[in-house]
Amino acid sequence: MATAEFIGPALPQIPWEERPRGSSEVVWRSQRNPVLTREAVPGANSIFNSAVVPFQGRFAGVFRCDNTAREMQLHAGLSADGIHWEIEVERIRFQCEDEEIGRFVYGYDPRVCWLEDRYYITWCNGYHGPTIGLGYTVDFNTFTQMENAFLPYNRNGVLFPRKINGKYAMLSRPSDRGHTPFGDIFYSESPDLIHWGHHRHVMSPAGGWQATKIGAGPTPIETSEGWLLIYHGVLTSCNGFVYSFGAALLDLEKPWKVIYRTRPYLLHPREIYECVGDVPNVVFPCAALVDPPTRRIAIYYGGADTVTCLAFACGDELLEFIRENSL
Ligand code: BMA
Repeated sequence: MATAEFIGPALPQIPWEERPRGSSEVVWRSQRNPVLTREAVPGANSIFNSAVVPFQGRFAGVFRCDNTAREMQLHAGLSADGIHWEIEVERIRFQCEDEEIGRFVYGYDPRVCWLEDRYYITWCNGYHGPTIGLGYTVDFNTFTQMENAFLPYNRNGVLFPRKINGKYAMLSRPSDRGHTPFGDIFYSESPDLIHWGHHRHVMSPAGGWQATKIGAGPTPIETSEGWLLIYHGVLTSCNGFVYSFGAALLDLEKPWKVIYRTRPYLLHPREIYECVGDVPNVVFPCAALVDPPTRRIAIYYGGADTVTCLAFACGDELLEFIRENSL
């Protein structure tokens, strides 16, 4: 099959490591993992499940940083190379016109998406239970909070990086107030990023590593063959949840139509920093960088709800793997 085109600006400074000699993995870990630990922020308990984007020739991010009171907060950060980070000591304080919506309860699992003229942030926002918070920044210095996208309870809100059929588009995962023993991915549209509707079912759990629940991960990557969606899946073992990740290809114009979806996982908790931590056996992807000319992909993921890690893939191989190993 002809090579798919990856759509988007070149990112020659993408963090990158070649696949280790002797490895045949489609997604391989950074030798420098974990790339971020609690030492990055004074008073942090953990820094994980975080989102990184290209920013003014460098990188910026929104990081989930739980403090030693175990309050779940979002912090901004900057980096020249995507590996070494300066993380703000103070949490992000969103400006918000509506006091009720802007009242901070907790924030976690951010995603950041460049869309039209600014960086939008979606996160799991405390508002009578978890729901999808939505805000934006242009400079990673001041942040504005908008209306919550959905009613509680919902998590894993992930924006598409452009309008689809003239509408803004988001994936999300309706859930409950607790540790949600179920969960499908849905698609919603909006004319203005405030009012959401046209809800469509995308996919359900499907056995194996993705038997209990699934949730969208990084901002979908546009290719000529479809939207490349990396997503997490959860298996319930006799020792609790195990979080792995795989990938799907979604139709470009009707992203609720799944073209392919991996039967095997792409990455699964195996290294000590993924198996041991505040929540053992978790890999949780929230961001991916792409350099279309070289097809390099760098995936940021949380390890064991404690640290931030990096993994790499070659875009062509990843698409081929998804095609060849689809459910
Ligand atoms: C989910 C979220 C994630 C976390 C995962 C494993 O429900 O809270 O932040 O990584 O559980 O604890």
